[in-house]
Amino acid sequence: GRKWTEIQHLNVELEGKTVLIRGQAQAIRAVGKNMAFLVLRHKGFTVQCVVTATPELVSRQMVKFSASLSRESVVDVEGIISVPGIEITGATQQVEVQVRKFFCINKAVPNLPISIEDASRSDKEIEDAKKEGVLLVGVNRDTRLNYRVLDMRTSANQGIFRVQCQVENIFREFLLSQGFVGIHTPKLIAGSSEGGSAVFKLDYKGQPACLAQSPQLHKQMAISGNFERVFEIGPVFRAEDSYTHRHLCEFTGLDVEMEIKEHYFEVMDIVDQLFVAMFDSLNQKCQKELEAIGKQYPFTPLKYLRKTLRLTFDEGVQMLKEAGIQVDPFGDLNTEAEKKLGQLVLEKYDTEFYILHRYPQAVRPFYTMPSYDDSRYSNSFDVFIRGEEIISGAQRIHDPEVLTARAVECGIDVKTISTYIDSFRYGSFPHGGFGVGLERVVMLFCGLNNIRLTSLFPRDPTRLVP
Ligand code: ATP
Ligand code: AMO
Repeated sequence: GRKWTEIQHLNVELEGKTVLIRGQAQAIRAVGKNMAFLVLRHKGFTVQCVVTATPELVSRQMVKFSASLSRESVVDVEGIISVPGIEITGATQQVEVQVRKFFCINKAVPNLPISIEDASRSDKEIEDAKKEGVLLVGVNRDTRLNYRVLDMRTSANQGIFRVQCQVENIFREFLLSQGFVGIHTPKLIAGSSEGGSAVFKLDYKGQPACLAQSPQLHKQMAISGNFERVFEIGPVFRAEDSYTHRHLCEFTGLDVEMEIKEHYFEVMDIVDQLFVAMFDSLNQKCQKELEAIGKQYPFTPLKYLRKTLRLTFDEGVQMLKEAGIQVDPFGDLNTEAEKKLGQLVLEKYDTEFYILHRYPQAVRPFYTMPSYDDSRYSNSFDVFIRGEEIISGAQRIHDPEVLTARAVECGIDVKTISTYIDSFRYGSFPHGGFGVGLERVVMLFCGLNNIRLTSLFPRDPTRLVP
């Protein structure tokens, strides 16, 4: 085969050499009839290519053809590397390619619904452009999601989904290093696993069935099956009714379940170590990606402590009270109160990542272990980034009779979960675990304001395509 050079490897050391490159035409500009500039992009790197009509070498026709190319078309260019005397602002590489041969490999449609350049602009740039009456193409969120393939090409999106991959990677690596076993549980199940109404119902060959709202019941059953410590990375389905900035109808759950010896704090210890390792790793290994995200969506680096702050729910309620906000000490915190508490915690403890534990039992799912000293509370916790929930977790009830009673109290059809309840009749270890929303972690670590930004193909109450 021919010798190809990657755009990212084009540098001054190649001056005078002939190279063959492939990329997508990001910008095209004709200067008179004898010259055209093309910026080619590949893997996020860009280089300026100059097509100059030159007797015997480059025809005027070729200049015309290259200047008339549609944006995002895929082209191969053979040319000579030159070093201009001035800084090149519109490309990442500081050399130019003097084009000798030019082939269009695949033509994009002429009027793209999204301009990658415009879709890369920050909110401020978009606002400024609007004030000046500049027409931008494809900056509206729905347009971007409708043409997600084009939208994905922006540097920020390239960054976001690489960060997401790293979050998943660290989750797996860290847990494997701590003796956890990766499992996969069914997504077609007989009933709701969390209680509540947010389930997608379907017909399973004549039997009523649901898409799993969480791997909750089966990850606990894996503990009953002696796996001791398990994790799962998989899809979670919630038939959410309302359209919010942080709820999807399908998201990726990072789930953990483990035996505990004495205290649900053993589960919180894993959360603590896992997330400090994760944030450290993101800051070290994803610098370029975070920079690209921050350029379009400016954010401050997440503040977190070496040892994660732990507050009880009551302490949280107290802090809110002192700030003049009354909340029900045995109810759940609403989104606003959570956000406010996040601010108060930041001011007082200088961290944007913390654990709130010992929630009121009444607001937790049926399988949650009540506190031994006061059954109005529970051995449970939520974890927050920048005042928004990313994790729920708890110790679980491992006594089948107590579990049945709780399920009945919570209005759950016990028939649909009888195999789960039975799994605790054969000798069961005390255990606990937690569930993390992957898209929320990425959204909040990067200070983004909408979960649709961190889902490759988001599913929300109104969107089922692409
Ligand atoms: P989870 O579903 O894991 O519990 P969550 O962030 O939805 O995560 P909840 O405890 O259900 O947490 O809800 C916290 C608050 O978020 C609620 O009090 C409510 O204000 C709001 N909320 C929850 N679900 C929805 C929803 N589907 N639509 C709008 N608001 C919601
Ligand atoms: P919970 O219902 O709190 O707990 O879910 C766990 C985490 O999943 C994320 N999450 C969501 N992300 C996007 N869109 C949604 N609609 C959505 N709903 C939840 C949040 C949340 O913290 N079985 C328990 C976990 C456990 O106790 O192990 C559970 O499902 O980040």
